[in-house]
Amino acid sequence: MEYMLKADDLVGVSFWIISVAMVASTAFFFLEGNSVAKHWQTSVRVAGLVTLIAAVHYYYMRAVWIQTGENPNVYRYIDWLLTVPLQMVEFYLILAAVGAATAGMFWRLLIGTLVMLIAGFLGENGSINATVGFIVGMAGWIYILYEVFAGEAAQANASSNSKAQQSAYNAMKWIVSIGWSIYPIGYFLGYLAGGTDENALNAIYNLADIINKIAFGLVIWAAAKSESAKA
Ligand SMILES: *C/C=C(C)/C=C/C=C(C)/C=C/C1=C(C)CCCC1(C)C
Repeated sequence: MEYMLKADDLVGVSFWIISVAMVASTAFFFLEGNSVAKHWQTSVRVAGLVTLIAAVHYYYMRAVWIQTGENPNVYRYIDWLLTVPLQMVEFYLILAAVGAATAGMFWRLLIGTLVMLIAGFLGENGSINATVGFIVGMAGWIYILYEVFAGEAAQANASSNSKAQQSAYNAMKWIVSIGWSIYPIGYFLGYLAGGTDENALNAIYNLADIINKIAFGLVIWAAAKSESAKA
């Protein structure tokens, strides 16, 4: 059976492990969504939706990688186009849980996301120059970072009086900055560091997804749990 996972295909193994980890995380977040305080339930369940959408895409990406040896970047970007906006919804929700969210914050985060991902996709599939895609994508990301670190969302967070909400927000802020920085590194090594390296690209994107989807959800879950225990 030539379509089986081979022991020396480390990127294929990482696709496999992450597929299963996403399924397990989904079960965890959905079940835990029932045991936190009411105003945190949606946030924890949305974390489960993010890992559920990723799980479906990882099964397809894994199949493309193992059976064709090709870079599954169409599935990858469809996944990101669905899950990254949902994570921006999470920022909105954890601020809304303490009554500090505005619609403007959400729209700005969404616009930054779309600019970042559309530029990245066009750069990866060769529709535009890879360097141009990278630069425009970086600009979208920097716009998101501005909103989260210094914009209206940051101010709303600073004026909140919920410790659990602030700790979740701060942890999410570091995920969006440090955790997300792994993606442009993957793009850079995959396309800009001389030739195209699909092994490096996928290994790095896979690692980044574990941190930015599963750990991101766990941070929200931990805040929800700590505040629910007190109530
Ligand atoms: C669950 C998936 C997530 C959190 C994906 C995040 C993706 C990025 C932060 C991608 C960023 C990129 C740039 C900042 C530059 C251009 C290339 C990208 C799209 C890889």
